[in-house]
Amino acid sequence: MIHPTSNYAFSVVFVTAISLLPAARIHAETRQTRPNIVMILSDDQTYTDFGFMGNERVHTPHLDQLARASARFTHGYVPASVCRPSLVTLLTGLYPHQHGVHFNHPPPGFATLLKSEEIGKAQFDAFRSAGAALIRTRPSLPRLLAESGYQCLQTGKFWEGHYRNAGFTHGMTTAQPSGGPNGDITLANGDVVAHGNGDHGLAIGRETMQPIEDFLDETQGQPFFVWYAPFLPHTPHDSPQRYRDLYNDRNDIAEHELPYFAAIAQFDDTVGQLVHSIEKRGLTDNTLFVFAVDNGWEPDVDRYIERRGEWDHTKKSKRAPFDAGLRTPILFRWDGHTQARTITRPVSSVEIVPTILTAAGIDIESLGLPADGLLGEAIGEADGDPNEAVFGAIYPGDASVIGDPGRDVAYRWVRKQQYKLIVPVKRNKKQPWNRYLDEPALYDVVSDPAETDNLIDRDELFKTVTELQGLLDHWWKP
Ligand SMILES: [Ca+2]
Repeated sequence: MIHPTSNYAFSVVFVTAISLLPAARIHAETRQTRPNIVMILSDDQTYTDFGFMGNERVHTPHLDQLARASARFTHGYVPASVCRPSLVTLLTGLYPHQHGVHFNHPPPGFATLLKSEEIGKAQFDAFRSAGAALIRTRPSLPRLLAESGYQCLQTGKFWEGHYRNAGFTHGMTTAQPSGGPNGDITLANGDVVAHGNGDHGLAIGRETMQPIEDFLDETQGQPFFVWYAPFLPHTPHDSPQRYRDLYNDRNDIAEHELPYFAAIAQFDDTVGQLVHSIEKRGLTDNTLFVFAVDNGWEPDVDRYIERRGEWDHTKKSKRAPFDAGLRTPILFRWDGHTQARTITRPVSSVEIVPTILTAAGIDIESLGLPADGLLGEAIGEADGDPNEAVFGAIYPGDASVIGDPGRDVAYRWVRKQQYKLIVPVKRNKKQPWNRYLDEPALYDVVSDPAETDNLIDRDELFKTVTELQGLLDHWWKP
């Protein structure tokens, strides 16, 4: 369930309040049954591209098996359709305008950081650290779990500097170049730096699962949290040939889909390995598996990038305010607790952190999060409100300033029932960033999931538009 957040502004007061929070309290009655948490995050995969979401062409047997055993929220949404703001929502339970990490790259922006001859490794790391420090002042899932006795492992995508910044007790990402195939970049002056998206952590899934095996062996007998956010099916779509071969018998997969579908199969394979790692240790019954995608991504037949030898995403998916970038299935599987069923009402990924904290017996009331979580619905003891609205905002990848998301926001959006309103933000008569829309638009995303038919001028929907605009402003009006 989501609360209005109009009085929950990003501010120094908020930062101070969070830093003064008492240590997380644990309900005595749930202490002995506290589940292990395994959070599985796909990176750049559109919500339609799973067997269990109706795509029979894509190879996702392990995710389908996980979904069959899960409470399945099939109309989940992330608040932003790009990696970092969405991932920090999954670490904090806050919207990007609240946690403050509304960008992938801090000022002065990625291109300047890379191309300026004056910026060497020390300055690059200092710029990145300014953004990565925010998570230290926010309520964070790993920190709260660690304070209540969990061992917490970070693997894969993580943009917030060293894993300890978010309160993980164990991790792979250190904010230093890894020497691996992904995650290092060379600056204009020749210095090699960590790109910022996970460095050493990006080896998980693509190269190895061993850090998770070692962690599970090391933490035997203690409750644990695993953040599994591999750099998959994200580009480069360079999966081993065996994953492409899985599609050899199909003649209905286009050339531009195959590399992406192969990367999905590779990701799915690692999910199977991860679930098996839990099963073979006899931990399945007391483990809560959570699944979501950080943002959508669909290949565009007309956008082949010669230099990289692969297809780029459609303009309506990643970064955009449309469902192809924003929707995700959200799964909760805790055997003996959650009910395997499909729930189709719209829900937000801001619900995931409070769901996990509640399952872990940690009091969320004092945290002031915008949502109460979905545990009651997932275990079948409560019904959600089908009229509840979900919200989000779209920002450029580069922040112009840290601490004022309202200055950069480019679009806000709200979905209630079948309707979704997207409102662009114009500044000084300039068109909104990336020009996904120049004017507000209303879509019926149930009958028109591709959002092609703008209904904003329909007389009979005037009241709907007015109501959605009011909900949006009540949520956050920058
Ligand atoms: Ca992503």
